[in-house]
Amino acid sequence: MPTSMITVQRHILEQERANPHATGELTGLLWDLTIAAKVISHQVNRGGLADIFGGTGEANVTGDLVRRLDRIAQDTIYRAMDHGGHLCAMVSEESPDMIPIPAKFPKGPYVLLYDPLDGSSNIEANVSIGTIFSVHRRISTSGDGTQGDCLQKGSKQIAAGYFLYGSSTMIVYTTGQGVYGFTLEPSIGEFFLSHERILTPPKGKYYSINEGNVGAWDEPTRRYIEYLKQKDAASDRPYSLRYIGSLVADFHRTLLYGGVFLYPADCSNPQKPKPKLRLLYEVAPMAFIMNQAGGAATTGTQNVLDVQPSSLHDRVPIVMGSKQDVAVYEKFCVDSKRAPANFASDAH
Ligand code: P6P
Repeated sequence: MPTSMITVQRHILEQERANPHATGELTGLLWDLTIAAKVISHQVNRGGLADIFGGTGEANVTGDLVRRLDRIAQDTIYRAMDHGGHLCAMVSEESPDMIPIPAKFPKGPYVLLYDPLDGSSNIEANVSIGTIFSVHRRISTSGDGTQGDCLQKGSKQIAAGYFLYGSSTMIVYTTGQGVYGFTLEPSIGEFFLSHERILTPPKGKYYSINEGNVGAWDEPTRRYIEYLKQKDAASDRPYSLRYIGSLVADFHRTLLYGGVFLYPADCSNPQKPKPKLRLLYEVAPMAFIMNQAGGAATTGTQNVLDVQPSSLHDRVPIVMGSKQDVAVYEKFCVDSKRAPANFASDAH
């Protein structure tokens, strides 16, 4: 029996009641999203038994191969969210353009930006994968949502979260009043509060980066990782490497255990840094959560929540985790006198 009888629906409602200006629209939006998560979780957990592995033979707008589960997750979220009347537009990693709300459904005050199934290339190996979402309030006043409604800084987010399909299925979310985690009880089909007010340790013991890319790192990143590997009892070094290659899984561990997750730009061509992770529906929501948990998130020269998106699938370099660890990384960047480059590039 769940120890807590606080379901995610009840928690979202209580967060609404704590906000005097709340209208209930965000509550309805998040409730609909949890239904999509249960459907995706069921599909992911059936894995190879459901003949849903493999690719579709297509690539998405950002060049990733689209897997059948990506398509299933995309369709599930779209069908869960298109009719509720809480949204005026959606943006998905799997769709090149903004996704309008069908004319037959009412439009609402929010936009939803999401990566329907991040890390899905790992699914055949039964590695944890996830859905990432970000919610902004529309700027336009009525009708269909606009690009401007979607291209907002991460600091403007109203809510953000992720669903982690792992040994258990979890939702971790924030509406700006702290970070909370819920675990799905499959026999009941409800998410119950399992992580009250998640706070990231101020300093950690782990660093998380794809060391295979060391040849493409910029100088500050190279020097920082070497620094973490040096033995120094006073600063509790060396750190240990933990890297899964699935953002939601690597992020969730960093959020709970502390330390630092890094995906720096590919600087093989120093004149044209090529970041990988997408700003609107991967980095910004994770950065909002990390900040709400007392951590930090930087491009190296800028708080990533201050980056102004220029197009829907912009990419940015990201270093996020324990506040003290991120601060040390930023010092390496400043010391190298790296010019604050504009990383929000439309790199596809
Ligand atoms: P690499 C998965 O493809 C993903 O988008 C993120 O989930 C993950 O953090 C990253 O790419 C892994 O990239 O280059 O280390 O395989």
